[in-house]
Amino acid sequence: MSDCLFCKIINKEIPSLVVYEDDLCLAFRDIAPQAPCHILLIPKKHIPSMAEVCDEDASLMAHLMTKIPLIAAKEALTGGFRVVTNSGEDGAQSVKHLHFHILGGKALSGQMG
Ligand code: DGP
Repeated sequence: MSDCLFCKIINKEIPSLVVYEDDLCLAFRDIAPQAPCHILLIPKKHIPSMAEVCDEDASLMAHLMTKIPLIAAKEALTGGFRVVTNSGEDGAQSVKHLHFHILGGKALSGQMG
């Protein structure tokens, strides 16, 4: 999608600090980190949010999930980490391209909402 911020990051039209990349996904550092380690993992396919994920995305979603432990290990998040995806207005999603926040590097609060 030409007007999508994260598609522009995928296409390298906007720079980012890439942590992991393959044919299907990209992981890069969040511009406004909420924890010492704050990475965004996104599919290269433009999917607006978790609400639009469908059956044909099943293997892509599995691919993304299996990259999370790999990224966590690379970032030495040995004490644990949190994975969050915000979806839609009530979910406080600001960028309309599916993304998973990977947060760690400190003991996070138990607050979830
Ligand atoms: P959300 O609120 O769940 O839609 O999260 C969007 C995240 O994207 C937010 O934590 C900040 C991050 N972000 C927004 N613009 C940029 C950018 O241009 N570069 C990077 N690296 N992160 C961005």
